Amino acid sequence: MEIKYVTTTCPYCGAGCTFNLVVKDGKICDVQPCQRGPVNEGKLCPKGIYGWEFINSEDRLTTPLIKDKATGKFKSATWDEALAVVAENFAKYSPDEIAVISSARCCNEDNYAMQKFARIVLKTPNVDHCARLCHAPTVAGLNMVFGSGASTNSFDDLAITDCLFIIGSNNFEAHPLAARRMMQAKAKGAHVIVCDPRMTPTAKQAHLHIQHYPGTDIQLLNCLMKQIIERGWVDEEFVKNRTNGYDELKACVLQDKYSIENTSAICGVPAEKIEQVLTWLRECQHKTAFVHCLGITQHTVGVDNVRSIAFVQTLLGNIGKPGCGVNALRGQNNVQGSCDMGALPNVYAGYLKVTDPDAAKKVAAYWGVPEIPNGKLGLHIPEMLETLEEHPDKLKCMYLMGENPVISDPDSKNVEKGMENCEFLVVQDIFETETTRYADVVLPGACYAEEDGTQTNAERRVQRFRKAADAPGESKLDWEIMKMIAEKMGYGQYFQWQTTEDVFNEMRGITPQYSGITYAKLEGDGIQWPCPTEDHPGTPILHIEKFAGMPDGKAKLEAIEHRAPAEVIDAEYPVWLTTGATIWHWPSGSMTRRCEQLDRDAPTAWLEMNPIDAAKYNIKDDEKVILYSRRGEVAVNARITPNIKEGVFFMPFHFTEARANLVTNTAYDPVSRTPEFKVCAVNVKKMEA
Ligand SMILES: Nc1nc2c(c(=O)[nH]1)N[C@H]1C(S)=C(S)[C@@H](COP(=O)(O)OP(=O)(O)OC[C@H]3O[C@@H](n4cnc5c(=O)[nH]c(N)nc54)[C@H](O)[C@@H]3O)O[C@H]1N2
Ligand SMILES: Nc1nc2c(c(=O)[nH]1)N[C@H]1C(S)=C(S)[C@@H](COP(=O)(O)OP(=O)(O)OC[C@H]3O[C@@H](n4cnc5c(=O)[nH]c(N)nc54)[C@H](O)[C@@H]3O)O[C@H]1N2
Ligand code: SF4
Ligand SMILES: [Mo]
Repeated sequence: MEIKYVTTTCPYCGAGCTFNLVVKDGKICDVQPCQRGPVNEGKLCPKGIYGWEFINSEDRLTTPLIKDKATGKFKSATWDEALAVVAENFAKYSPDEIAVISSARCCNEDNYAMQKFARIVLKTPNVDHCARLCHAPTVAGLNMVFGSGASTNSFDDLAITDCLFIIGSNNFEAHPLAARRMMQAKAKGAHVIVCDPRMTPTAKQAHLHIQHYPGTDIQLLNCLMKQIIERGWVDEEFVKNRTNGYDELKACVLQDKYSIENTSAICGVPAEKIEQVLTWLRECQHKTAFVHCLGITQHTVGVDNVRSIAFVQTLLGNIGKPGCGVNALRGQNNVQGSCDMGALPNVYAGYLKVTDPDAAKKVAAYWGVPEIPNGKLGLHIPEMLETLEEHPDKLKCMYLMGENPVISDPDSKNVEKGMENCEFLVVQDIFETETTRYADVVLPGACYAEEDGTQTNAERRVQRFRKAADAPGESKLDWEIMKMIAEKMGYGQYFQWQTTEDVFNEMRGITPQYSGITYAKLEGDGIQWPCPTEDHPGTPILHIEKFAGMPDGKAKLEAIEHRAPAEVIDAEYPVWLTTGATIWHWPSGSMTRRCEQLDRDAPTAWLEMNPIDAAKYNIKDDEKVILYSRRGEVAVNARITPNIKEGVFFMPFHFTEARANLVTNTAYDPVSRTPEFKVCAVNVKKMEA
């Protein structure tokens, strides 16, 4: 019996923990801590400890599957057969009729390969991934203000700060090992503020919980800025030397409507609590870190929410300094990397803009092709789904890698209609999912434990995946599959990689942030980008001297007004619904629900409601109820808890048998096009006996 320990990084959240996979006779059988992990220092959360169990699941895809048109059933196929069907069909569609979704579950190399495949082989600008559903407002918002869409600081800064302002982030469940770093600051005396409509496990750790209504963050942040200005706390020198637009911002936030009294009424928060926040922001000026996540981004005002956070930190001069910054906890393991790789409809790798003709020429020349799609933005995920639903004559073919939209996109009934409408659908996954049901061809990918590669965590740290076991059956590395399709379609010369490292080396040649990173250099604690040259140590804190990504090196302040969500409560739908994650499961549940230990702790969905609301509807704890909205309804067990604000319900979205997304709203932010998962109007009724 041979036992091996293979050091790799976690495939779940953007914290990016390191651990050892224990391999016995070629099979993964456990996870053991790795003490030198720079983020987690040997500790792990339940997903890190138990989340490997899916790897050995009997349900893993082991061969390609082709749908038999006559019976509608899948049949196992050889790679030759599957590639022939895929290549023949892909070749039928014009670039506008085809779209791809890449995957934040997959390594940088797979994402680089996917956007290259889309742009060279399919010649389509329509490439996107799940950042759209998640932190696209962070990328767009921080890019507008600071000229870079990434988190400004590092987890190390969260451990040394004097004040943590956590807003719309339930990191005790969603990023537990980043939460641990924040608790190191708390232990040293830092103040902890949590702004969340729910009393989450994270809020329970706070010294101050601001329990505002969903969708009222700009009101709150503008109110803080009004007070910071009126009380003379603005870092005048920072604002004068390093920003534009201060007067415009000032005129906006000084309006009476952003007074503490009015904000207290709109947000549903006592004025004393707002005063307490202000006291701490002043006391800890130049040593306050803001941390945000989806409670901020998944709104029709998501981009403006993010910009407002950036503005508060800018006025206070809390940018470019240790223990400060705007810290976005990126969700999926590699969502930062998927963005960096250009798996987006508006940028190529390294954030070169598709609307910049010079950028398009540079990338085309690097790839050795005459031209790549440029000038116009590709379709974003919500537009892809809308087009499939409403104009199936315009979008006819999709290639999805590691994405399960039937569970994870809003208004799932319509998503299913869109998938049904799609003339030719290829899904590349590690399991059959709710989405593969609609596929014409399913391609079996390898999972993180079966591949070498790199991924990039929420603090821009590029780290390694290391292969620990062989992929099951005939399944292959995701980039290898794209290479095979490209070869079959006559584009093999552009995909001549032999190893994952070859893909990485090609990528870094066109991605300035990664140019100095090599696999050899990643052998230590990973490297935080930007890393421009091979002797550069990486960059833990951005914007120290200037905002290098802005045309004049200065941050851009603007006027932003508070606006209500797209759908507001009324007599028919009188309750706000907010949705999100639970510690035990991963978004669409395909992996964690196949881990016995995790599934045991959270076997199905629930609907959180306040005891006062429960009494109003005469609902008992654990009773099955019908939650409904203008989109649809879902049967779910009630969980009565004082942890949620009166008039607000919460439901996790991971569960296929009780899908929160049957009721959520498709309205999206006009800039980032991120759906408003965090607010919609609902009602509830008892189940008919
Ligand atoms: N265990 C586990 N971990 C995960 C995930 C998972 O599915 N399971 N998913 C990963 C992914 S992809 C992501 S993107 C992240 C998500 O990580 P988080 O964003 O931390 O998790 P969520 O539960 O989506 O939402 C965070 C909080 O926002 C609050 N909220 C709702 N509306 C508002 C609002 O209007 N304003 C404010 N300020 N707060 C509001 C919710 O009550 C919730 O507690 O987690 C990652 N980590
Ligand atoms: N109501 C509501 N809905 C939400 C959210 C919310 O807060 N509320 N959050 C949203 C957020 S933040 C996100 S990020 C999305 C996530 O939505 P998705 O990305 O759709 O969800 P996942 O379950 O993470 O994974 C997608 C698929 O990747 C597959 N996969 C895993 N590893 C690999 C691999 O190595 N190769 C391949 N080819 N496939 C692989 C999995 O089996 C799974 O089917 O959901 C969003 N949906
Ligand atoms: S905190 Fe995130 S990266 Fe760390 S073990 Fe848990 S899921 Fe994995
Ligand atoms: Mo996410």
